[in-house]
Amino acid sequence: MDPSSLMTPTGQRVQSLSWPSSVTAVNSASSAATSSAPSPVAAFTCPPTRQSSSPITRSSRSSPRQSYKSSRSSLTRYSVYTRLRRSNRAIWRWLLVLLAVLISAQLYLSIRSHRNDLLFHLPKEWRSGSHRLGANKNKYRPMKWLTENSYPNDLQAKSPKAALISLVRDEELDGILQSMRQLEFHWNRRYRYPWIFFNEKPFSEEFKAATSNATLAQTEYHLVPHAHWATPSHINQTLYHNSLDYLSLTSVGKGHLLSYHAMIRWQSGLFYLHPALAAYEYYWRVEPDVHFFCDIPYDPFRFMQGTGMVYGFNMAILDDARSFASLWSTTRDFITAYPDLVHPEASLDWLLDPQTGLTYNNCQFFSNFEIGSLAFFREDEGNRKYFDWLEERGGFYYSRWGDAPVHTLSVSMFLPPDRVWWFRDIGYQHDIARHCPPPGPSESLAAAAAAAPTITGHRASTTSTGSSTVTSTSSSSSSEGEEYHHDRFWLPAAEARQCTCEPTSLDENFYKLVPMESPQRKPADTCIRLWLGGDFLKKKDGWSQETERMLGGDGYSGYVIDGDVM
Ligand SMILES: Nc1nc2c(ncn2[C@@H]2O[C@H](COP(=O)(O)OP(=O)(O)O)[C@@H](O)[C@H]2O)c(=O)[nH]1
Ligand SMILES: [Mg+2]
Repeated sequence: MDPSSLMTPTGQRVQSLSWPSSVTAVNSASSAATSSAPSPVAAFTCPPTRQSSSPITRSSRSSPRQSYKSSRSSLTRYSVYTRLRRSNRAIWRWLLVLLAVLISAQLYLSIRSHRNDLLFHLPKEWRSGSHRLGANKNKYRPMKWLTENSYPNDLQAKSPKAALISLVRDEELDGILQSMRQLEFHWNRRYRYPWIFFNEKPFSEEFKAATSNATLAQTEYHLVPHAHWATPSHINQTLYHNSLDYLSLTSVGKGHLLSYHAMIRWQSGLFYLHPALAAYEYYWRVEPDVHFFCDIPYDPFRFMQGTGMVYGFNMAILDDARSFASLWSTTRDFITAYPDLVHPEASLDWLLDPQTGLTYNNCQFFSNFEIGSLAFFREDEGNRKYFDWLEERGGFYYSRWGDAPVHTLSVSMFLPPDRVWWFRDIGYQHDIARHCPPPGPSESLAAAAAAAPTITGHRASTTSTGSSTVTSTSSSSSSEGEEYHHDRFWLPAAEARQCTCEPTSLDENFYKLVPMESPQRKPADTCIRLWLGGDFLKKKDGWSQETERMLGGDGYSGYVIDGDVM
């Protein structure tokens, strides 16, 4: 597939990035200097002067000079005039030298500042769609894994050390019981992964009794260490309280709550350091009052391990930029300071908006649902240093840097995209954001899949089955290194996956948190499409965002795959 068709023209980005205005200014200044230089130079080395050095001219000039000797006044006039001309020449010469020095200095400085530019450090691939496509080759072949390890083959292998984890308050007991009941019913009653609860205050006996009764698995209750919850000493309390006032005035969600700031900091960079998780490899974050709608006929922890996945999400949404002001500029500074920590195959494409000179487009993985590798968060040097960098700058307090944008940026900087998985098949709801998977494959497709031992999702050249696109392949075509894309998968054992929700569209949750009417600039495509890339961004012939908006639409229809017809 031609990658250039998948993204905003690469040239534009590279052009705007490779040659910042300062450099262009220097170039034009330098070319202007060269083109305009001839005039002073010409004046300086004008023919009469040059001629004076030629022997013929010298001899021809000697006689008038001698004749002038007789006239003292004219000699004086002549020498003053000559001196003036000579000193003029010297001034011009010096001016030229000065100009050259200035241009060189400016060029040098601009190259230096250009070197500090974020994208100067990033591999070229970061600036084009080709990388995302190329990188989507997962040698573990997740589709094959799912086919072979879903119900009834889902319990065959040894489970990894993994846990369901929840930071929760005592008073949120009803909410966490609701989340537990649904996840237990649809999945964990068969797998029995432990539940580990965290709180900054001791849990009540009632909380412990009720939650341990809600599962057949083990439950654990832990205190968050004081140092991980208390406001760090380097935080300026006056600035912090001013920020709380500001966030309260602007009604940025829960930003005025002191506890919220402690919570986002812990969820961003401290939860994985809790000693209770030291022996665990994977976690699944669960919040109170969330909903799980579908049976999950396989073990997502084993899936993560078996396919080399490091981070799994369920929704990619746009969030209120006021809640994480300056997070992007701080992140940019981090990349500039530690370019080598960024994964060579990382892809920030989906988060950087070409319309705004590649600044953060405010898309993020909705982190109240997360299935992740603890080893990555604990041990990846980039992730650890990134959190320390953010912590030092105090934005968890002076702003409201949430764990969602922080994890999103971290995962996108320090992992290749094929280590991140969209759990599209898990029906889930958090507050007003709901994701419900579309129906499974048609019967014929399921039969084809049953006949062939592998079933693979491709972005291109696929069999389209209404709202889902699946290609069934013979086992021989599923060779090692076969191209795989995250886009979608429907399990052969679709009948094992029952959902108690109405399917939602691909773009359903894009602006649930940032209404279309808000003045915040919106990305060109919805967050999940930007993450998916490829054919998911293609528009129907003749479609245009302006026309759609003129007709009363939101400007996010008209997609070739899974998009509403305008
Ligand atoms: N123990 C404890 N948990 C909290 C506190 N604040 C938030 N949480 C938990 O942190 C998670 C996220 O908080 P929530 O209020 O849902 O934030 P939102 O999802 O951004 O609206 C939930 O699991 C909450 O139960 C707190 O002060 N103490
Ligand atoms: Mg929540």
